[in-house]
Amino acid sequence: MDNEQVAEILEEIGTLLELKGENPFKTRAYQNAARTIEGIHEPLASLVAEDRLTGIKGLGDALRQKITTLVETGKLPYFEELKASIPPGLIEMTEIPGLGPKKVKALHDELGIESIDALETACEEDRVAGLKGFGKKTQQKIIDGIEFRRKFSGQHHLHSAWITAEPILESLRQHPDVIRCSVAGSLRRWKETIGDLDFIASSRAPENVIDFFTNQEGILNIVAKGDTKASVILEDGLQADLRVVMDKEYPFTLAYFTGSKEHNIVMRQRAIDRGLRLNEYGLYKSKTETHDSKLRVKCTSEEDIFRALDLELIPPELRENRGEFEAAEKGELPNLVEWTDLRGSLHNHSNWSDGKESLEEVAAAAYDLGCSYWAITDHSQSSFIANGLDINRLTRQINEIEHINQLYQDAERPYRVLSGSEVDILTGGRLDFPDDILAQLDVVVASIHQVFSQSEAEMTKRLIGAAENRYVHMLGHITGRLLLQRDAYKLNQHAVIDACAETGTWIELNANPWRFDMDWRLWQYAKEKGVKCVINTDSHRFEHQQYLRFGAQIARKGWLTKRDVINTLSLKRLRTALLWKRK
Ligand code: DGT
Ligand code: CA
Ligand code: CA
Ligand code: ZN
Repeated sequence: MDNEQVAEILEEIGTLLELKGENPFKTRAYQNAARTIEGIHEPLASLVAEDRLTGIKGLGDALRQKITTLVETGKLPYFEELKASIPPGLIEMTEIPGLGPKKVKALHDELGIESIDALETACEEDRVAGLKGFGKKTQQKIIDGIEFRRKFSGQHHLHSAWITAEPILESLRQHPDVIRCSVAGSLRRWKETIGDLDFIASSRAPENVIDFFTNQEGILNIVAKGDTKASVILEDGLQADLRVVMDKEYPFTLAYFTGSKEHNIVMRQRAIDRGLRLNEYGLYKSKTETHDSKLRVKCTSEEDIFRALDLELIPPELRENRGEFEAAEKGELPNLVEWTDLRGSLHNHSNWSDGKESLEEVAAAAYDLGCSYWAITDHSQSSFIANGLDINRLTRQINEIEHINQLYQDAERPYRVLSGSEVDILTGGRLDFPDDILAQLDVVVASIHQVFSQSEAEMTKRLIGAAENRYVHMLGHITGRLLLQRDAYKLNQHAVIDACAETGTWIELNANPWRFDMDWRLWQYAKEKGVKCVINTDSHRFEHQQYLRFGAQIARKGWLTKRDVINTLSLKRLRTALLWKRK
């Protein structure tokens, strides 16, 4: 356990003791100890190992013992017991702006409130204002605080985070005092959801850059502002952090704040193993923690840092400690797919089902985007909420698509609209259209859209049943999850992947940012099994066509190369590939 984590736990113990109404001296001792530890630059682990905790002022015997236990075992029974003795709702309540442990204790003692929901009700019923030490104003502040927490806590979808981040990055780039800048954190790693935005810049005049950042438009409030770092809350609820460093430090700071934490831990250990020290300011020729610039190993880019630790440059998407070190050591990192490798999307909708635009409009937009093909896969008859097509309408649509293709016969480059269906997988794994209808379509995507509540075994069987149909090219959004909104249905994804491997069925990477389904963590397994990926926009309107870029990024995060992705094929080769399973 590192210093920061130990400090955090001591701080929390202080809060818990206050919630219990323990004597203030005891409470304060923990909070002070947390401060002290934050100020120590040496790792606690070495202080403990060399029995040097005694030399630190303000740490009594009891505290020293607890710190030792934490550092050595990563756990502290005293803390676990303390935590278990207090309703979790009370701890949560202390996170509401303006509510400290003392006030939370009073609310609990006087009104029996044990959760944020109960607190909100009590405020709305005007029962809080009457308490000693509260009043109308405090009551209103609590209501606002709860509202704020609800609106501004938690995670954000990847694409909305990028939409917010890009103009900020651009304006930093143009600032005369900025030498280099980048996003970092989960955004640079293209995680499917984002906690907060991180920006890193290098400059000779950091305070100017910080001033510029905290004065930009669209800021709701400034959480923290120092000479070299700042945190702000933006109007859409996202928090954005900026760090400004000297240009010599920039690659190290960028690498550190790109994370992930799990990746960083391995990097730091690799440095130690080579008699070096790595932190957010540099890589140092030192056996102890230091910031001494005279000891810094010269690295002008992240690539230099990786090389100093005997590694190939690891792309940010792969920095999750999921095998990237082994691969980078051997020089076997995959050559990741680029979004410009994609030639079209094989799962898209039109206004024949629940899409917005007509066939002609969809076809033209995809052509203008530079695609070589674009499949129309509207919903099938059982999806009546989505205006699914019955066999008659589907037959008419196939004809209409043929007409549209004639318009593109003399186009400047080969281009084809492919007929298709996103056919519902019914319970038991049956499909919503008979085989002779599916056989007439260029592209068949099979997806589940209703009856999500079956057991894991039933859901798995349904998807495997669909994969076993020789006319089904791919399974669509296999888990049905909606990020930050709805969990995946119960499913054995490995079993489904295995079935796809056996039957030659492809799996979709649905590029809609609410889905990103199948999850990036499973693509390495699918790839090992030889299952191909199809990156689909699942577009229902023009704007969704840009999801291709996000889909490609998530595929990169799943270690996929151009060869692993079907829709990097040329039109001619794709049409051959679409016949593989049918033969
Ligand atoms: P997020 O914001 O929750 O989506 O995820 P991240 O990865 O952007 O996390 P964030 O913003 O808290 O911190 C950015 C990076 O800074 C993180 O990926 C790794 C690094 N970092 C932050 N705290 C620690 C730490 O305590 N130890 C280590 N080794 N790295 C840290
Ligand atoms: Ca972040
Ligand atoms: Ca952050
Ligand atoms: Zn669908």
